[in-house]
Amino acid sequence: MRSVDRRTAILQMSAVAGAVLLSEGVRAESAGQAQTAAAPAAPPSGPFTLPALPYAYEALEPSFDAETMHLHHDKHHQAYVNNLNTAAAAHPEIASKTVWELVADLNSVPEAIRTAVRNNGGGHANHSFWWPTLGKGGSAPTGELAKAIDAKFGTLSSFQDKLTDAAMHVFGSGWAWLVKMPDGTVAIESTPNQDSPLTAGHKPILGIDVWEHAYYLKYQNKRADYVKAFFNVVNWDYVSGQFAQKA
Ligand code: MN3
Repeated sequence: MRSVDRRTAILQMSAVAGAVLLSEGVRAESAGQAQTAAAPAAPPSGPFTLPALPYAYEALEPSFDAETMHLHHDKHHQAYVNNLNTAAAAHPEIASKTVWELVADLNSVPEAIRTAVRNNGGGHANHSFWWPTLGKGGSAPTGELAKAIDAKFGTLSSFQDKLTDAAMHVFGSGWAWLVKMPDGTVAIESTPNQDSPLTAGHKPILGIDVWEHAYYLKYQNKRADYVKAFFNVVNWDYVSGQFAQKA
């Protein structure tokens, strides 16, 4: 190597070393933050948290098996919570809102995390809504909800047929819903992916999760059998109470 080349090389090396030292210094100054950013991906534990199931994992047997409930709640729902918290770490201003407020007003969410909040905030909202609507079953809608269902569908059985039809026609992953419209009437609709009816201003009253993670373990490809079993585990007392609430 010619000496001039060697000197150039040494200069370049010390420039690189200087840059490394400089960046180490910058990292040391903003210690906590830089270390958090560099740490391997343990998701933040908040501000959003996984709600506990309001019953035992095996409570919905044999319609919904305990193993599916474990996977669905502990893994799938937890993943939506984790991903939402990762989005909130990037934009902490969303932490002051509830997940319901976030999905009801996606346009207020920073654009950089809007899709993440739509998908994962939606997943967190939909599942948090869903767990308490399930239970021992065997009951029927009461009060205002019973009247609203009869007014719209004629009979409970006719309503169940129409909700089943909506659930069977969701292409791919999504939900079928009974919603309360702003005028107080009920309607059936479906949403793709984890979109929430709240985004359209419709209050979810009852939902059927038709993602395969909700049924594949027990029912394989037989979505119709899963949907039929769903009606055995609707907690109509809770659902009727939700409908009667003003908001
Ligand atoms: Mn699900």
